[in-house]
Order: sequence, then C-alpha cells, then structure tokens
Amino acid sequence: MPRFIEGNFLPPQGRFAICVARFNGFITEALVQGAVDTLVRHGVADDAIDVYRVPGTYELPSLTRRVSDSGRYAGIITLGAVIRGGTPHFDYVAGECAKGIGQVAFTSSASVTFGVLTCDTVEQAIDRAGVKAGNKGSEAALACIEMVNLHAQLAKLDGKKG
Ligand code: INI
Repeated sequence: MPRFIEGNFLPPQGRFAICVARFNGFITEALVQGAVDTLVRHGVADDAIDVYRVPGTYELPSLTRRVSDSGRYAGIITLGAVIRGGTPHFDYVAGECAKGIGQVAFTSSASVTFGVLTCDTVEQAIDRAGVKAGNKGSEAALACIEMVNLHAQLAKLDGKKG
C-alpha cells in the first residue's frame, strides 16, 4: 500500500492572518467574510484570526512579507480584487501582486494562499465574492487550512513537533 501524504480539513493548530486590500471594498469585504466563516467553521477560534488591511492589492506583497516575517502565523490568506479598466493599469497591479505574493509564499514558513480576484468586469467579481461562482475568500481559507495541516504532517514525518 502506498502512503498518501496530504492535508485535511480537521481543526488546524496555530494562528491565521487575513491580508486584504480595501480597494473595491464592497467585493473584498465579502471575501473576508467568506474566509473568516470558513476558518471558524473548521474549528479556528475567532481570536486566533487577525485581519490586516492595506489600500490596494499592489500593497499586499509587502504586507504579506512583513506578516510572514513576524513568525506569528501558521497560515496567511491574501485577498483583493483587481478589476480591469480601460488602461493597462490592471496588468501592472495584478501582475506585481501575484508575483510578489508568490515570492513570499515560496519562501515563507507559513502557508500563504492567494484569494485575489483578477476580473474583466464588476459582475465577474461579484459572482466570485459569494454569488454565482462561490466565494474565493472561502476557497483561499480552505486551501490554507489544508496546507497548514499538510505542513504539520510533514513536520511529524521529519520527527519534529507540530
Ligand atoms: N487596486 C486594487 O486592489 N484593485 C484595482 O482594481 C485597482 N485598480 O484598478 O486601480 C487597484 N489600484 C490601486 C493599487 O493597488 C495601489 O493601491 C495604488 O496604485 C497605490 O500604490
């Protein structure tokens, strides 16, 4: 029998940070609600969740780096909404945000997940913030729980605690 090593959705150990952009707040606050609801339903105490806010998604990578460096969190969920306008601004903001958060995720000892919407229209963003296409904040929280629990299993295999 092979041994399968993967995360699960049992109540995770440790604290969680939600890093969210205020830009397009009517969307991003719905993502926060989805993420918090999912964490709490999976057994995370609400006082084990800290929500950090920055002006826009462009500022998310530096915040996420700082929050990761604090060493206080098992999981970090990043949330934002970039919506295409008539100029190339969208591509710069969305591109830098994804690249920057990816760099932090790759090197962080915390599990960092990506719940930043990149949409062509406001309607697409609404659909992904709790209407037709689920809630991407909730999905990013679920992925974060799975990764935190996977890391705990990997630490056990390595013979370490936690
Ligand atoms: N920030 C967003 O989070 N979403 C957007 O759609 C957006 N647009 O389209 O401009 C946006 N811009 C602000 C940006 O993230 C920075 O806060 C700003 O450039 C200051 O650095």
